[in-house]
Amino acid sequence: MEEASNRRKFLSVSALAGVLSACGGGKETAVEDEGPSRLGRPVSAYGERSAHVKLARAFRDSANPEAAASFTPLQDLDGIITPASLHFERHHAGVPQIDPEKHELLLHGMVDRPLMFTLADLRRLPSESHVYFIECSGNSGGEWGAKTTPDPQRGFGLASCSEWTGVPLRTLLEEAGVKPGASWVIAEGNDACRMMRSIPMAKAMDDILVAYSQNGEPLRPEQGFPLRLVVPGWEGNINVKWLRVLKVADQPYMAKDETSKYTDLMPDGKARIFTFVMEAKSIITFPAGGRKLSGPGLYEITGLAWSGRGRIEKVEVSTDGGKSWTAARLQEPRHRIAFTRFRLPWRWDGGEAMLQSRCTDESGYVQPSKEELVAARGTGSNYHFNGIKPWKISADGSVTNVDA
Ligand SMILES: Nc1nc2c(c(=O)[nH]1)N[C@H]1C(S)=C(S)[C@@H](COP(=O)(O)O)O[C@H]1N2
Ligand SMILES: [Mo]
Repeated sequence: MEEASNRRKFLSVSALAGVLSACGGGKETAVEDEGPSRLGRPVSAYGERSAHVKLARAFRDSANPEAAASFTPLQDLDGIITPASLHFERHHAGVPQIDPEKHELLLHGMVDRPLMFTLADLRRLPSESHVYFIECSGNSGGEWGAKTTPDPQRGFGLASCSEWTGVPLRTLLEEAGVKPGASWVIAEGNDACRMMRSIPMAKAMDDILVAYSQNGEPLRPEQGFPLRLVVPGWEGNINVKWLRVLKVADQPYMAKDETSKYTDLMPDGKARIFTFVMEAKSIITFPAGGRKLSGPGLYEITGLAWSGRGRIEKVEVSTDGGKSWTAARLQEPRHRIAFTRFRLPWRWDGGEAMLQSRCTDESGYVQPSKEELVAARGTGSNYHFNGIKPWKISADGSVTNVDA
């Protein structure tokens, strides 16, 4: 005992003096909020977050948890990158467990040379890394109707942003040699629903990645390990995960998820289909639904803006229900087709306020109001809601989800 406590004393003194080298603290490794008075934990093979940090994806209990979604806690994240462990999930048939050594990607159909790629075959090809958001087109679908989603996470958390690394799809198509007359590429996943989507050849030859990596490490199983398509700016569904087949064709496949689903019923009874692009959208993530301001004074209004058509050029914020607007500061660098963080200092006077943001992208497109959106599309849509999002601040500081 005596010796142990002397030893502890010695260790704490030398730690304070800053002379502790890697001399081995023996058993003195478990620490609980004791600061520098004891040795901390040793090195580890794979990092864990602090036990005090509880950020989590949200999801509802479901009778079919394999065909469900989980939501990114947008209100609790900083900057623009979503940690892979908090990237939203949308699975139609659960997460398949795939051995990367056995996984192969077949490229066939209207090509001169059908090709089969192992992971190693793909990784030796010229690759690119880009920061892109992925957003389910069903994200914020609740906003079409009555407000039922209380906070940014559950209302808008089917959107996340990562740095993706992979081989341009164009490179694979060029290696295989696309035959004249080919105009579509059909992508198929290796999950139980065999998710299939048709992609126009112009997009396939443009910026699509066959991605194997997310934020610097191999994809998570939930995001499509070992391979997924990243189709920049297009609705989440077309970013086929667990990618196993690419078939070059001269027409779309008219798969379930591009006909009966992911289509929008218009007021005239016709449906919009192949609604690929995710139009510009922004939301304030603080102060937002679910928060309570502690009292009048200085706050920072902050949030995220993104557009499937390119860079975000401007985000304006209103604190008076849209009567006046002020340009927010945009975090640099601004990547195209990525989350863009905006910030604006704000002094709350303690009265009622209505906060909302409106973004403009590099194509000149301005995020519409909900009224403008409904005037154009009616209320029969489930997908592609990108209207301006108001949050109401009450005099007691509570923040709630409301219509303007
Ligand atoms: N193979 C396959 N790919 C898929 C899906 C799926 O269920 N199976 N879900 C799609 C949908 S609807 C969306 S919104 C995105 C979600 O990607 P994430 O789970 O990585 O966020 O993946 C798409 N790709
Ligand atoms: Mo989706």
